[in-house]
Amino acid sequence: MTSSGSPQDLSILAELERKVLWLATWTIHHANHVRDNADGLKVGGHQASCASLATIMTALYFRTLRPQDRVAVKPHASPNFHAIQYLLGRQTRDKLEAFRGFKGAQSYPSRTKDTDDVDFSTGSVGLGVAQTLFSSLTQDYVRSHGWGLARPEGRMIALLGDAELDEGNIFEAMLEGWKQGLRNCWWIVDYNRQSLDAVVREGLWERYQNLFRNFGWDVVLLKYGALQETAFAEPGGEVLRQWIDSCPNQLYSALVFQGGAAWRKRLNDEIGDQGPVTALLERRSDDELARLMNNLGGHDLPSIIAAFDAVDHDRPVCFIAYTIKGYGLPLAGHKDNHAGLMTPAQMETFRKSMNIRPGEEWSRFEGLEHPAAEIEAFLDRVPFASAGNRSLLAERIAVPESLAVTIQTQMSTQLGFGALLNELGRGDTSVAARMVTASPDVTVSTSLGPWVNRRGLFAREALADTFKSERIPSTFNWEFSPKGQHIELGIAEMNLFSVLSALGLSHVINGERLLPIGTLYDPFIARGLDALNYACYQDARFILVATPSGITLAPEGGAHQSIAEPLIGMAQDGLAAFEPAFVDELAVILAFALDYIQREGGAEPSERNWLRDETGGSVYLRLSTRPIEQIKRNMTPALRQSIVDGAYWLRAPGPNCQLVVAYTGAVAPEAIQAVGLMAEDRRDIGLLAISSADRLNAGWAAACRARERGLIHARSHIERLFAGLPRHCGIVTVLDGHPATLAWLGAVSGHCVRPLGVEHFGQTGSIDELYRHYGIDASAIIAAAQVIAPGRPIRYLGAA
Ligand SMILES: Cc1ncc(C[n+]2csc(CCOP(=O)(O)OP(=O)(O)O)c2C)c(N)n1
Ligand SMILES: [Mg+2]
Repeated sequence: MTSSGSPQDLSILAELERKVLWLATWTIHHANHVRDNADGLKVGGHQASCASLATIMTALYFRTLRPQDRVAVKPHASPNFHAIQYLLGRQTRDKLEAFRGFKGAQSYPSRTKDTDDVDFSTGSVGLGVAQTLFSSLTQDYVRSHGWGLARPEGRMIALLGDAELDEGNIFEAMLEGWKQGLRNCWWIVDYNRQSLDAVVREGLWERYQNLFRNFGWDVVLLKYGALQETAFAEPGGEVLRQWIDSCPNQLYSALVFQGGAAWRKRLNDEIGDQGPVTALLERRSDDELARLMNNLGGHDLPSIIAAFDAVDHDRPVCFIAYTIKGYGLPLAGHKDNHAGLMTPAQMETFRKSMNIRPGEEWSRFEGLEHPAAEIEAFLDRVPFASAGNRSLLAERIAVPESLAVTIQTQMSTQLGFGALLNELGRGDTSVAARMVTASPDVTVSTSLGPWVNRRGLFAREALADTFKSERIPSTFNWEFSPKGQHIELGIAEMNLFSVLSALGLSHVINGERLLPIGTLYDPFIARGLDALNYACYQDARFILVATPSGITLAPEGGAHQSIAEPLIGMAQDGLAAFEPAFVDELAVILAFALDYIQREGGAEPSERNWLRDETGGSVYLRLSTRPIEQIKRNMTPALRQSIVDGAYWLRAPGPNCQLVVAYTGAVAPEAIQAVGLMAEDRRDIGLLAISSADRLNAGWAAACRARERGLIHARSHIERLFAGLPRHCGIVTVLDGHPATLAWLGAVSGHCVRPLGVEHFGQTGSIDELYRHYGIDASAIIAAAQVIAPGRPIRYLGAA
């Protein structure tokens, strides 16, 4: 690039700013008024929000960013992003013309759906912002472990709306960032003082400034543009500055909307002094006065560039940039402008003012004063676009088919998880080297302790465990170092999901693969659910281990009992959910998971289970603290496959089967006991162990679709398992979770199902007491069987 901020470059940037604004507003206009819009639905506006950020994004993308920098763009500024990529030759006209349409450019930038180099998806406000913070932490993690050092360090940048700062997850992230020594992170606040419905409170910038400074950030205020600074230096200018500083947000917005004459009247009424101030105002036409009052820092290219250029350190920086929502458009400043759309007549006037000929609306260089060749040459020099494809690739780490673990006679899946990680931690495998664990203050209580003892905690700067150096006995060695492999988080579960989202994208962002495993208590998934959904939406890859779960944690208390999570596991796209009962199953599932999270192949479903396993995804393991008697058996390849596919017969049904008991997870002993007690009174009972209701259900749905498309021989795993069942046999399902999780089994081959599970919660007690109370004990299973599979009275009914 030629000299920084040379007048020549600045004037090209100014033209590009207008071009970005034009293309973004035109894209939205086209989707609403030009393209066939048969549904009659308004194709979301956001012209005003785009205008607000057009100057900053122009400065950022065409000048400041380097290829290694990564950006989360305010969701409703998506059209700006697509316009910039279009100008850089990285977005197609077809996609822009189909904005918000089927397979068109996305309404909110999407890593997976857009094709124009989106770093981080956004949409649910606040989450993209936190993503940048944790991505910076991830970059530090990767580099501290000696990986990716050949690549330059990048900045993680969020462009956020001012109202976006209402989202609590941002502050949770900031606190964590402070604890972790955050670096290389910029947040640029589009301080237009408007949200969706309203004009924001007065003086918020000051609150933000104090907050950010408290958390160790530098704060840069971009308040006045160059025109304003010049005016302030004139006689009477100081009075004007004071007036601007004390003008309420609502009034400023209203005057912006009304324009030059309204400004003049108001300013004359309030500060007109028949002296220097009046002269200052009179030296300017109405248009010039409006331009002066609209010339806030966030719309002044030289100020923005200077502010970005001035950062010569890696401390986190918050830029608070004063802007005008709808800047340069007739929507400017109006409090209702969030979803406002310019009318065709307004667009026509705007087109003319941009010197764009009809029919040339999409032409990249139409209406610009600089010759196209000059702009093309400038665009060719843009540093951000100089390195080609910015989406990186990382090799897959080979995962052994089976993981070592010593299984005790009685063991819980949670303990099994701890033992498996302990074994992995002991070894010297590349899998273990790439694993990184994280937990929101429940590291020890989710059984990660032994792993952490072996692998240490991560911090950029080493910190000894004082208890150890003071020789105070403790089970845990809590030493922090740059080579540590566990990220200890504060309690905020949102941050767990955000860090998993960042660690789980390291292969594409840093070109270095990590195998992230996060642990938390199962009910608190709900606390971070939107962040989990967001992580899955942008295809981050991780393993989530949730334990303890359900009412099985018994004495721990009602507020910790989870009911809905198995359904979340089924319904969450991009997340394969498992709930094993036995530790050998868990070992199989964990080995599968470590491989599955690395897959990114084609989407062809396998004829074995009709699941699209080659596309991979993230994994959720719902575990329990209940010690149960383990089964001594050989793990055969067939059993291994069935566990991964979602179910196997623990006791195969006979040819005249009257009853199937299908269970998931920690209630295995109750199901086994009930089947034992009923064996004399019902013929050929089958006992189905379900390791993944989610995968079983997904495979069934996919096989149904395949048959509907004509692949009449398609059979899913559950259909094969049920193939020999007589039609009249009844199925009792049971799990420590919502009964709907397994109720669908009846629809597979038309069997009658009585689904048992937990619908209410909140009691403490022993496991026996609670299972009885909520009706998931052996007696409840037998009572359900008696009704659903009628026959002679089951003699042990009531005795279990
Ligand atoms: C979690 C979440 N809640 C609500 C919304 C709907 N929404 C989109 S933008 C917005 C207000 C945005 O205001 P601000 O952040 O100030 O943006 P700008 O003024 O730049 O448009 C809201 C409520 C959302 N996208 N995400
Ligand atoms: Mg706003």
